Amino acid sequence: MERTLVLVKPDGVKRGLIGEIVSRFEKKGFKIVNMKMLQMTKALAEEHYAEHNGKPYYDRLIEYITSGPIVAMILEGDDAVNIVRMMIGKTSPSESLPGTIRGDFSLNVTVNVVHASDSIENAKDEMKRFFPD
Ligand code: 3AN
Repeated sequence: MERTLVLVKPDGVKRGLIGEIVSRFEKKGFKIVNMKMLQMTKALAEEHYAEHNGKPYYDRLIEYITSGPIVAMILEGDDAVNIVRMMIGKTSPSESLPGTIRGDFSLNVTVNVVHASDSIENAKDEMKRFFPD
């Protein structure tokens, strides 16, 4: 069994997509082992997106992710990191296929509904970041 972190980003929450997104993961067979709504502080956002610091889109990314409440959840299941990444779709709107969450619900590379950990190592760090207990 493997665990990974998913965030429903501010646009996903504002558009009323929490249920839709949770439902897709539940139907796939993942167990939701923890979930909460929170507002990301600037400090938490800068930690989460540290590797993007200096990129031309960085300021926009921090402003966006702190613009409203998000929902963080830990999903558990076989090969969770890879399968959840497949289900959310690619970062680029022109590559996120229909049937994926981003492919079905987003046209924008920054405002893109969801985040999911992209490796087992990052999943461990991100789960600690959002669920320190
Ligand atoms: P993913 O969210 O698919 O793991 P990352 O980790 O490369 O993608 O990027 C994190 C976030 O940074 C993306 N979700 C997106 O909001 C933003 N981002 C990444 N690349 C770009 C880009 N070229 N232009 C604008 N925003 C970007």
